[in-house]
Amino acid sequence: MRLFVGIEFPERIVAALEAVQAELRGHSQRGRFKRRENFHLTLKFLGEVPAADVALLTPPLTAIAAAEAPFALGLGRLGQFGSGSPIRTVWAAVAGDLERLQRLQGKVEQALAPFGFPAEGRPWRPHVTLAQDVALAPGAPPWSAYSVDGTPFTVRECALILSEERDRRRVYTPLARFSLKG
Ligand code: 2AM
Repeated sequence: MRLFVGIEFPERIVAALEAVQAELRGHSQRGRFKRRENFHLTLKFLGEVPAADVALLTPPLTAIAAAEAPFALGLGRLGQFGSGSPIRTVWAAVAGDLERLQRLQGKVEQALAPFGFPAEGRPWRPHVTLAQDVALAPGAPPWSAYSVDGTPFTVRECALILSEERDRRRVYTPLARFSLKG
């Protein structure tokens, strides 16, 4: 099973992401635009995990979440990964209590390393993917010109999420949610 640990968004944030994604689409010739139900913030991508191992992952994730208090995050400016054309990934950054977010991510990374998911060598760059393989239209504005609703929301849980290809569509299904209770 292809799995990752991530943060899901309340409807208001999904709507804000959808709005800025629509702006991006208006300035693009083509691209693969993520469906609204697939917007999320990845804390740790696990890749292929044997189904039998899933039960091993939930206790450490439950414990980490239980020790962290809810915190505020909002959406930040747009940005990109890749400097070529088409652009590999266009994303929205996250803003708010990034220290707490980084700490949660670091703990998830540390706790899962013994299960065969080594920590990434490079720094984690929190982002919400809006679209991939984006060819911008001539005259498209700089990222700073896009309007992103940065009203914060409270992160109260993270989730272990299954990623599947169904009917040639990527479908994400939360398998377990872990409450921040600290
Ligand atoms: P992305 O948003 O930048 O595409 C599920 O695939 C999630 O895990 C996505 O949010 C994806 O990031 C992230 N991820 C991180 N590393 C990945 C990898 N090597 N392959 C696929 N997804 C990865």
